[in-house]
Amino acid sequence: MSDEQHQNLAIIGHVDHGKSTLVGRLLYETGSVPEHVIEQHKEEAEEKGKGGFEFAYVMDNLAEERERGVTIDIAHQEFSTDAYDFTIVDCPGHRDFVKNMITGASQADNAVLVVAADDGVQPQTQEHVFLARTLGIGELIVAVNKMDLVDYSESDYKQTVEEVKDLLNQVRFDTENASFIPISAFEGDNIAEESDNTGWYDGDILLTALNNLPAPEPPTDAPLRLPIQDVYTISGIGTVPVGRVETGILNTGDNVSFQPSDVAGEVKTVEMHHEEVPKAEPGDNVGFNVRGVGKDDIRRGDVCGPAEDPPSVAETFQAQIVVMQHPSVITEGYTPVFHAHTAQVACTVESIDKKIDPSSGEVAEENPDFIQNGDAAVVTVRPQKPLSIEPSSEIPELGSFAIRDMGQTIAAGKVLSVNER
Ligand SMILES: Nc1nc2c(ncn2[C@@H]2O[C@H](COP(=O)(O)OP(=O)(O)OP(=O)(O)O)[C@@H](O)[C@H]2O)c(=O)[nH]1
Ligand SMILES: [Mg+2]
Repeated sequence: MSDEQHQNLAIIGHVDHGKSTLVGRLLYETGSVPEHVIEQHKEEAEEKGKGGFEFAYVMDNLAEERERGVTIDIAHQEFSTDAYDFTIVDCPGHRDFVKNMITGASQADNAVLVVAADDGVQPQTQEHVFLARTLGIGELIVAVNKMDLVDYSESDYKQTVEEVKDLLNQVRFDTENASFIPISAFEGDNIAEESDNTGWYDGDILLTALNNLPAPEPPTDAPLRLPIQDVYTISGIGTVPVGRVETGILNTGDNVSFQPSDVAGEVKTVEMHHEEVPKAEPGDNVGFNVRGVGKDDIRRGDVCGPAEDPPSVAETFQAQIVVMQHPSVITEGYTPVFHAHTAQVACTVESIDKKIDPSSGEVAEENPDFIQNGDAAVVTVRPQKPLSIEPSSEIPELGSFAIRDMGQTIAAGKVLSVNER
């Protein structure tokens, strides 16, 4: 990988509209997947009676995904343009797997919305656009796919573009932040080269549009936040917490604080890939040793930050959530498990403050008695054990969460404000 700027890109859209095929094509065109691998996938797809899925198989690695020809879990892949190293997050379109799409979208800076020209806007096109907006996606590139199936017709393209614009207006997504491109992921039109089949189109091809996306806010502006994944004892070194730097810089010699355990010390050594390094940056997975901090003083779910600007610990916090799948209704007093960074803490929904109209983003009801599937709401939440979490507007990396109960993801959300302990 080059030392270009990094960004996470979600690929969203209705089932079968060609998301995985598009990602496979992008990886192929940028040289990230060699031709012989596509050939192997082609043979396997044909054996399974899934001819045409050779590009999708680059992303769909699970046996069940290949048999059914659908994406189930989110998959990550890397490719580069001149400006960026992209991590692509390929989301499933099938409605049963929307919870996986939420996880994918909450990790993304920008997104490509894939809409098939022969099928137009469909339920999960709407749902994904709504979630992308709720979870704070910046720009949207709308890829009008399968242009080969409509004979590269300009009027079919324009009709799809109009449908998508209506949808974006409904959810108040600024259409200034959206661009539209006619493509065929399968045939390779307007992906890496201008297509001869769309002479009527004079906009950017997909790779150019990706290259021109705005840069994500540099995460180094925020103070150090390093959620702890595990704590080891290593002979000769002592206590070694490990985790991924989400924001800021970890330097040897820094005075750091672990919250909510509330212990502090000086960083003696930082190790990455079994080598000692002087500092670690966002995205780096590190192990480090802190003078005076014992193995039982800190734990998974703690967040490490500067001693002079320690991670926030919430007494309560206010959040915007979207309810995805709950068997009945959510009322005040509901106490599911919140998954935020590496922490899992039972939290009580203390009050349901507002219900938001998903189609306008405006307040639909103050203090509703309950919320249910499909609802977006502002809620006040009280963690049952100390939890370190940050407002999404200040440190987005530490400001989103999933809510799980009964073995499934019920809802996802972003922290609006934290009432500190
Ligand atoms: N003709 C044509 N077929 C396409 C194109 N892109 C994708 N397909 C076909 O559409 C089908 C579904 O493609 P996928 O890439 O698996 O779709 P997906 O959006 O990833 O589907 P899910 O992940 O299950 O939501 C496959 O048979 C592809 O070959 C295209 O540009 N033209
Ligand atoms: Mg897919």
